[in-house]
Amino acid sequence: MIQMTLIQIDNYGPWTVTPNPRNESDLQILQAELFADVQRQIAMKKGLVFYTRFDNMLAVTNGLNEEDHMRIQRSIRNRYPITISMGVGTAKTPYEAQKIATEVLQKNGGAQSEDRTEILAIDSLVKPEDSFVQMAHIDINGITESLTDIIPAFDTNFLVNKAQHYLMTKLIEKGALLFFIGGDNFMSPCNELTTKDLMEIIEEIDEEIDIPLKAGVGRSDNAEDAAYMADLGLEEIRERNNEELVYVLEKTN
Ligand SMILES: Nc1nc2c(ncn2[C@@H]2O[C@H](COP(=O)(O)OP(=O)(O)OP(=O)(O)O)[C@@H](O)[C@H]2O)c(=O)[nH]1
Ligand SMILES: [Mg+2]
Repeated sequence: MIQMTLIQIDNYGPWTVTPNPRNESDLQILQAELFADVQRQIAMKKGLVFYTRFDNMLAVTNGLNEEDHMRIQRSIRNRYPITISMGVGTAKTPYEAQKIATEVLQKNGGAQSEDRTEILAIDSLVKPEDSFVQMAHIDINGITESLTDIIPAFDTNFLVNKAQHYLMTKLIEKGALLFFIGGDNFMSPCNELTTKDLMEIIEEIDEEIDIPLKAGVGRSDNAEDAAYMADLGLEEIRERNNEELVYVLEKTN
């Protein structure tokens, strides 16, 4: 079972324009700092946050309990001009877990409700013995030589985005999520996705849009170790000169 937390800034839309629109650069700084801050606190417990929309972030939070979530909310309230609400859900697939996390928060009021402040809505928490996270770290082959050092930066960025869109479209059908994590890298929480499914997705994308991908897959009882095993998987693929495009590693305690 995977546990996911939706982190949502309370009443952010209205706040950004009250009493007058705030400078965009200041909003960008607030959002980047909030992401780094929440990431640091969730990472202390081996969770992993994806910045998603910045005003809404999704995190894999296996190992974090109610108190852990509350402490983050309190710390943000004490130091920022905004507060955050959270919804927590668990399921067999990441898609289902974030759906439950969203629904349980939505029941407590809207994102732009003046009455909703610092809600912590927990549908369920994963028990230690049921905790399982599978992460795929997906990466474009040879982006530096084929794109970064050749074509304009914006065009490379556009192609990375295109790869992301294709990956998301195919992964969501299997209950898996996909987040851009920088450079030419994507991270997919993907409990229940088989190696065969992932291989097929990578092959299809190469055929459809000519972007060659590889993926390290990691498994553990928490997000941090699963992502780390996925990174090691990618290194294995590189060492074998991309002969296999998917490599799976399991963390045994
Ligand atoms: N977030 C994140 N970014 C990375 C990571 N590794 C590399 N990057 C970024 O992605 C860029 C591309 O790196 P690589 O994927 O190693 O380079 P490549 O040219 O595609 O080479 P191969 O992937 O080995 O075929 C780097 O310049 C970094 O900016 C990582 O583990 N995480
Ligand atoms: Mg690469």
